[in-house]
Amino acid sequence: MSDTGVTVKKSENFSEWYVDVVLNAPIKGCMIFKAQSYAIWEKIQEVFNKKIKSTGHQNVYFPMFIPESFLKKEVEHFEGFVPEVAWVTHGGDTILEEKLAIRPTSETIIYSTFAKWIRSWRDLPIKINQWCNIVRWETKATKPFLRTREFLWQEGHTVHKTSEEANKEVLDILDEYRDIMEQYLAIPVLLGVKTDSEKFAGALYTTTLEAMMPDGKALQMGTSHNLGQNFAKVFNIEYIGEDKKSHLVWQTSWGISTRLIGALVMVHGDNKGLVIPPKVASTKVVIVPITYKKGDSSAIIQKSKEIFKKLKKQNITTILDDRKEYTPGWKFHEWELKGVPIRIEIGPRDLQKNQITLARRDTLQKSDVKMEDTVAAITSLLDDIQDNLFKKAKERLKEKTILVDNYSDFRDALKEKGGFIKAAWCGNSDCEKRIKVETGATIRLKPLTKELSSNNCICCNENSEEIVYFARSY
Ligand code: 87F
Repeated sequence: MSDTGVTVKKSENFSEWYVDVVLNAPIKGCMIFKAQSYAIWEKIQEVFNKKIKSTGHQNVYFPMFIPESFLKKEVEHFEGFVPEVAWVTHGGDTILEEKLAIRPTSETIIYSTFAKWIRSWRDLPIKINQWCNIVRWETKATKPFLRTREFLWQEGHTVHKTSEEANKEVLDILDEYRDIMEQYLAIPVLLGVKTDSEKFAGALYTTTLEAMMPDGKALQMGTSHNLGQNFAKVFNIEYIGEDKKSHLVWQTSWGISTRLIGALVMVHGDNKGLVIPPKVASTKVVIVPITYKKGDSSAIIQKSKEIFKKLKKQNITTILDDRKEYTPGWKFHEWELKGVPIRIEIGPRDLQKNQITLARRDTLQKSDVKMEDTVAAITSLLDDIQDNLFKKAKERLKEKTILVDNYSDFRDALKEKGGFIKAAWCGNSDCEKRIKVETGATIRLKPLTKELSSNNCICCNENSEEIVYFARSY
């Protein structure tokens, strides 16, 4: 993330503010994850691995090169994606007999392998996951974390005997994703099902988690697909059942990516830089000794070290910033930019009163705490910051969600502040398309539990069964 500071106000130029905060552009469409952002990814991995392993999933690794013939098996599903595939055509100077795709997703290579692994009902279910990099040759504008030509993700792939089991898997994973996004990243999400035109072409149906960004655009945070038997048919994935007969399997796939880090920056960041929710912050506390005047500095440093040790003992990751070459003010600025949740200041006045000063990153408020209460105060403040970030984000989501009952209000709402616009829709893809062409908004999701409405479709005025969520999106 940026070393130079934030020069633009978040509320004045959101897009430039974002680039300022994450600034990072070695080659077009790719990015470096420096220690701090990579640590957030590691935290997401840690949390998600724990969840899926406890429900019987196992991590695996498949090759990143996929023979062209594998992708071609699947023409229907991949047609629309072909322009985004990057190819390896040469080994040294020699032209390859068959060119190799750099994985844009791993369905084809994994599912041709499943066909060999699976023989009988005893081999099922299979529940695997891989953490890897993905390459998609974006032609649209790229943006750090949100749309890059190479990114990191996890992709889960499961195989089941029954449709019910696959259904359950899709929703269980959706729920685990929600937990990570809301309880760890402190980003509220809406859960729902994609319309037929927005779903993954290879899927029976696609479920999604969508968040709202401060500029009024929605961001897809993750997806979980029920693939039905679509891939089983193409890749001949069959098992002999207890009935001795051959059956096609039922499958799911699901993914979240380093895009989540971009969402975190956008949702919580402010004019001073990043604000990292405590539960995903690699450094939770920074101690800055205030030692302007010579003389009282050694006692302050000693006290700072004492506190550092205390926090370390409690497994609260802390940095003691006792660098002599920078002023306290400079350090404050730097740690604020990096988003460390709590700063402890210890100056002569604090020492004298046997206290420390705590500065919380989310509200920038300061408070005095008695020296002996340090650990308890920090522990509860970390919880409080986590809760407060989520609460504020929920309030902003609410502010940016409105219900309209006609097309003119729909357009006005989009123009004024964007956000999620709830409206009745007849279910016809012609209306969906027309709205997209005329306003740039797509249906982000149909709520998991139908929200009934007595209104008619905002586009064609025909009967409508349900309310759906529209938005412009990243
Ligand atoms: C780009 C190029 C080639 C998305 C692509 O969502 C293929 C694809 O299949 C492609 N972009 N997709 C859909 C990915 C589906 C699915 N895969 C597993 C996920 C989650 C993880």
